[in-house]
Amino acid sequence: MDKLDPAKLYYIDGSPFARLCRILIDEWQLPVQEVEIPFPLSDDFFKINPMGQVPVLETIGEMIFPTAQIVEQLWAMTVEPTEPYLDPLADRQLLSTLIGMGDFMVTANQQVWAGLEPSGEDILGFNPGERHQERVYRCLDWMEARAQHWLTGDEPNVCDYALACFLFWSDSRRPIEWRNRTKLASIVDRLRDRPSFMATIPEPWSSLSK
Ligand SMILES: N[C@@H](CCC(=O)N[C@@H](CS)C(=O)NCC(=O)O)C(=O)O
Repeated sequence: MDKLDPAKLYYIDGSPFARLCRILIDEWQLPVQEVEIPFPLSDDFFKINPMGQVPVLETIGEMIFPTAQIVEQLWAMTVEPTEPYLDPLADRQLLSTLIGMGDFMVTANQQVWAGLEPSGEDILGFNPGERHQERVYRCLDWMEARAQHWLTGDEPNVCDYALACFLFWSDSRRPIEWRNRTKLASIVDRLRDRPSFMATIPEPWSSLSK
């Protein structure tokens, strides 16, 4: 990458993790070029990210992933990154939990889309897909119970955006029941019409746009 090249964010259209990064780029007005790549990712992508996943942020001499690390880097690229963008304890735990919840959501859906069924004796004691789904609901309950402490600033923060990205992704792929968590629902509804969200609505679901 040439020194004058802008940073690049590699993404796939449907990814809620990448959408979070794209929303931050828009909200924070960052000079980052967004590069859409096709799904499924080619095997060559493992040379860029050994986890074979997007998003990846390319900056001078660095390939940055996963999402939490990209969020840190994007914040460092803002004009005045003086204030911590997240409370060091509560918000970071929340962001980690949100990203973990997103991983469980995606993995549970992929298990269904791949048509996986048990193929032998259960020596684990639970169905991983069902357990992932349970984790998602438990994470939502846990967040709803703390929503009066978190996710409530005048201006949205990274955790608000992340919550909305994952729940909108669920709605557009394999909807789950989340609207009954009313505090979370009010946060998500507040964000729906923001230009950064309107500009990053994924294409309708198809088997090639997970
Ligand atoms: N924990 C990862 C999750 C990223 C992720 O799951 N990316 C998905 C898209 S939503 C992906 O690249 N999937 C491509 C594949 O699995 O081949 C992060 O925080 O970046």
